[in-house]
Amino acid sequence: MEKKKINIGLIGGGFMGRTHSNGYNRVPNFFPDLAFTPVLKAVCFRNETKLKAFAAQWGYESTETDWRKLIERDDIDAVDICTPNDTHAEIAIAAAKAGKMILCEKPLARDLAESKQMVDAIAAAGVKNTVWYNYRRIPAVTLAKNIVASGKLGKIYHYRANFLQDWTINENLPQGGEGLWRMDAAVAGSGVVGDLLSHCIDTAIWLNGGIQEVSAMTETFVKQRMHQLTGKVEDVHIDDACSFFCRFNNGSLGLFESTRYARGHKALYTFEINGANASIRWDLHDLNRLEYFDNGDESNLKGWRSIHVTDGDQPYMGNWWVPGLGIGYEHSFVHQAADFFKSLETGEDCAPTFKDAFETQKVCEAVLDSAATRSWKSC
Ligand code: SOE
Repeated sequence: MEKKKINIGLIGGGFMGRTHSNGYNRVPNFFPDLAFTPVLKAVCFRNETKLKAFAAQWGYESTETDWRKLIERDDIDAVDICTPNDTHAEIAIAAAKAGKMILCEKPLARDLAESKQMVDAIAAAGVKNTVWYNYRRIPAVTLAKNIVASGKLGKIYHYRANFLQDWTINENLPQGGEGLWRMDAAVAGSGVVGDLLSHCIDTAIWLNGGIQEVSAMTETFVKQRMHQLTGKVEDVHIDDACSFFCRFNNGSLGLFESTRYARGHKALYTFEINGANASIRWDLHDLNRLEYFDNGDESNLKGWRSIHVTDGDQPYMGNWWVPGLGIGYEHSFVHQAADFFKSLETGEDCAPTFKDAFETQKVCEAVLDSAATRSWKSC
């Protein structure tokens, strides 16, 4: 059967531009049954020398240096936004008005107000959309979702998540500009809250339902840094670390921590859920495994099992190698791209949509507000 082609226009050629491009490239190889297939039609960013090299490396047919031109092109069906956070809203709103499908890197935007405009623009245009909260599509995390949905955990009491890094423990690290825009609040919107906790919140809402209220604290350990673009020492406005408590709609309690100052941890995303009957936990540094404790097990055999999520009947794994052989971080993007094309076939949403990501953004905003006002905030 001849596949229907979806012409992709990718904007931004950084780390996320590479993960998404790899995702599109792998889909036809590993998800051959899909009716739709991506065509890497154009890639867009300003540095022309790097642009040509990026296009050649990842297989894009053409290039643009102005995103507006890319959006105007009739041969682009879907716009993929991989730029820094301060441009997500403007690009997404223009792309929606042009009737393009939109795939947007997380977080949806810098703040709730921008996110709202994006959600409204998408709703008015009625275009297909998704936000790349990729960790949902690590097979062990999807299996966690299936276990929770099956009710095996029983009533849920606790949800705990961490996202720990250490790459900013250096007073001489500048803020802003290429490679360091995550350090500049004007571009990123926030620090670890938007960058890292947004992942934890997205997964938490997906697994355990909505969050009612939060109590948070944040800290900026290094108060001033040289700005790469101005060359001047300027105040730092991002949160370097954040911890918060919360109450979920289902009555369970949540505890979240994220920092870029946890020496020894590079990208330690972990979560644990404790239910009346069973518990599960997951760790990004050992991403093919899901730990599971079932209180219903025979008493002398009771203990945490470590499930190696690589069998063909476990989520997504039937599309990869043979049982026992693991996959990695990059596969979560392949899965999201595949699910997006599948959603074109089924007519269903490819979650998280802009609307879903807006719920995550609401919690992020409440967390920042709670920390600033030293009070509980509802979401
Ligand atoms: C930051 O270092 C970062 O790259 C985030 O921006 C990603 O979303 C996260 O998945 C890994 O860490």
